[in-house]
Amino acid sequence: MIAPSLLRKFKVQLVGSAFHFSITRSFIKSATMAKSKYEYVKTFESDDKILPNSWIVVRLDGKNFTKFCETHSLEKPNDSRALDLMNKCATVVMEEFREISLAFGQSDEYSFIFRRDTAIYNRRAAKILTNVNSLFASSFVYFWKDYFANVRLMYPPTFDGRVVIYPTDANLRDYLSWRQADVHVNNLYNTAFWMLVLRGGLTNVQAQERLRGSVAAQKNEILFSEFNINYNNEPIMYRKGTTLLRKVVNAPAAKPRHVILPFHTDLFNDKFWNEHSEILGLKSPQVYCEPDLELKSLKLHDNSKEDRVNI
Ligand SMILES: Nc1nc2c(ncn2[C@@H]2O[C@H](COP(=O)(O)OP(=O)(O)OP(=O)(O)O)[C@@H](O)[C@H]2O)c(=O)[nH]1
Ligand SMILES: [Mg+2]
Repeated sequence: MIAPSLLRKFKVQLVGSAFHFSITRSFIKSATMAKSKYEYVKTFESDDKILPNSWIVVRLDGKNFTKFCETHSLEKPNDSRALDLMNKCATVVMEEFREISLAFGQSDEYSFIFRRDTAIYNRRAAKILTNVNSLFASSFVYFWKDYFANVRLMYPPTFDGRVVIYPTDANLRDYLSWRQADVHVNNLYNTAFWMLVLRGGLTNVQAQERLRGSVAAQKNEILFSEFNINYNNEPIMYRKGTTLLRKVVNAPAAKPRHVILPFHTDLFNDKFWNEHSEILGLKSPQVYCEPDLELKSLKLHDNSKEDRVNI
């Protein structure tokens, strides 16, 4: 004779397996239905594959950073902490996406240049853009405290992003020259403007009036004659933006290291492109030997393939 407790257990098992069977059946049924009936919705997705053999530029720009910088009381017109943080975020992006050969940043924007032969994400524009943008934005928040130790981040910052395709090397060079010309025009204007306001005692409207229609030489003259500022002696990062490049450095008594190095140099002329011919030539990073490159300014980690530069 079977004990009542054993009978109950047997019943529960039977009910349990019937339940499992019915769940499995309905799962298989809905999965089959999804394939046959619903899968067509995928065809609504647009194909955003980028033209082969063309330079892919991803440009990010802070949304309403005029307000963001006011809210966080950033120094005017340049706050080196903010620029250093932007450079840090761009370095993180370059460490993650090895097919970016150059990045250029100024103010609240950064451009990332992917090798023209990259096959990353099968060259799907949205996939590239969204990954770069979200890593940059999350890094901005993640590393904020390292650059603004005593400033509370008041709200989450937003960056817009776009992908632009340049078919020729000349187009790419012109793009970067355009962004660097923007640094020069804006920074000279902003330096003169904020000197007139902060040290000259003008209101914003008066400073605007004073600078309306002025050419570069006149702004230089205002800075020199009224504030004893030689614009050419302003920090080079403010005047030329930051260009990040991949390089190999030979550390004393250690293996050569792959690093991401910041440069503040003219992108307009051939000199830059000859000195860093690996970019357009699609070569691997070149050894960088510069007498004033202080190796101790690099964070060299023994186990990492690519080291981060302390910028
Ligand atoms: N005080 C200060 N402001 C900065 C600094 N860097 C960028 N900004 C501000 O960020 C703005 C960037 O310009 P835009 O991108 O054209 O302006 P935006 O307000 O971000 O507007 P959208 O990009 O169109 O959303 C500048 O006008 C400055 O107000 C900085 O180092 N210090
Ligand atoms: Mg902006």
